[in-house]
Parts: sequence; structure tokens; C-alpha cells
Amino acid sequence: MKLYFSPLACSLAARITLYEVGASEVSLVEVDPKTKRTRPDGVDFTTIHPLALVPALELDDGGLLTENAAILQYLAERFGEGRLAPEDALGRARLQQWLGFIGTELHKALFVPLLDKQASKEARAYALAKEESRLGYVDRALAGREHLLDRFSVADAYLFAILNWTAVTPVSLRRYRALADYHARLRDRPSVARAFGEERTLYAKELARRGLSFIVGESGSRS
Ligand SMILES: N[C@@H](CCC(=O)N[C@@H](CS)C(=O)NCC(=O)O)C(=O)O
Repeated sequence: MKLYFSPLACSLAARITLYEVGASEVSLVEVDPKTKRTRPDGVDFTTIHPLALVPALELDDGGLLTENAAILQYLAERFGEGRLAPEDALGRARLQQWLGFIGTELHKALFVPLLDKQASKEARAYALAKEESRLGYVDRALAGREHLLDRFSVADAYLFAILNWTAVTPVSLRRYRALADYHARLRDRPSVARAFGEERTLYAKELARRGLSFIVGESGSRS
């Protein structure tokens, strides 16, 4: 199995999940987000996923699984023995509730317009207008809790990956105490620290290839 990823993109959640469950049989293949070619082999990623979006999981039978929510649940199910995704009906629905919320309300609605250099001023302002309601909602949900569900799940891996993008957007977690503490706590989790550390290094190399420099600090970024 191969997981296609780009450094510090939303695919970081799948890498965290792999480290969390110890699935060493899945190999990781880097995709350069600008050229859409794999590294170091230079395969045109659009021949693998026509939309060239990461994450994408190439299965052993050659099939391709796409969409973060589906990939994360599949990895949890296949390798996690119920540890990273609840198996009861309500628990699974709650997990899907958070995966859906993170994917639509945070990833696409809030952060994409702020990260996309092609987004107009109006599109960025429209997205930013949603910040307080969307992040305030998660902040309140996390008050007094360690994780989104009763224990660490793939939804936490996804939320961690998205929250890293505050480093390169006008969104600051300082206004959201519970969320800021949650993000800092997760950064110390061994699977997260390993995945984040590795992708920060790869991201710095990616920028260097483009002649850009970036101080990759405590928070990550994806531009
Ligand atoms: N709906 C997809 C979205 C994935 C996505 O937006 N991936 C970004 C990285 S975070 C990407 O590959 N962007 C490249 C592009 O838009 O060309 C999912 O949930 O997996």
C-alpha cells in the first residue's frame, strides 16, 4: 500500500495515523504540490489521482482510495484494532460528525481561501468572517476534554494537521484557549511529534527547492 502525501498538507493526519497504529507496510510517497510529480521518481501524480489531491491511498489490488475522511477511517479499521475509530454506531457517527466538520467547515471553508494565493480579497474576507463561529464551536467542544471523542481518534489527527495552518494565516489560536492547549498537547504525542517533525523537515526542503526560505518553527504551515 502507498500513501501519497505532501509535507504539512492535510495528509499529515494519515501519517500520524500510520505511526499511531504502527502500520509499517504502508509506504509514503511524496508529491510536490507545485509540479504534481512524485519524489524522487518524478511520476505525474495526475496519472494516479486525476484531481492530484493528497492524501490518496493506493491499495494492494491497485485501487485508489481518496478523501481524508475515508482514508483515515480505513487505516484505523484495517490496522488500528478499534483504537482510533469507535466501532459502536453512535461513536462512529460522532467520529464522522467531526471528520465532516473538520473537512468542510475548517479545511475547505475557512483555511483554503486563506492559504490559496489565487483567492481574491473578498474570498479571504468571506472565509475569515466564519473564523470565530467555527473555531469558537470547536473550542467550546474541547473545554475540559482531552480529545474530540473520549480518546485519541483519527479526527484528532486531522484537526491537528489543519490547526498547524494557523502559522501562515491570519487565524490565531490565542483567542481559543482550549483549542490552543489541545494543539500544544497533541504536538507532544509521540506519533504526532514524529510525523510533524519529519514533515517539517520535508517542507523546509520543498521550499528550498523553490528558492524560498522558511523558519519551520513550532507550528507547521502549508502554502
Ligand atoms: N476533499 C479532499 C481534499 C484534499 C485536499 O484539499 N488536499 C490538498 C492538500 S491539504 C491538496 O492536495 N491540494 C492540492 C491542490 O488543490 O491542487 C480530502 O478531504 O481528502
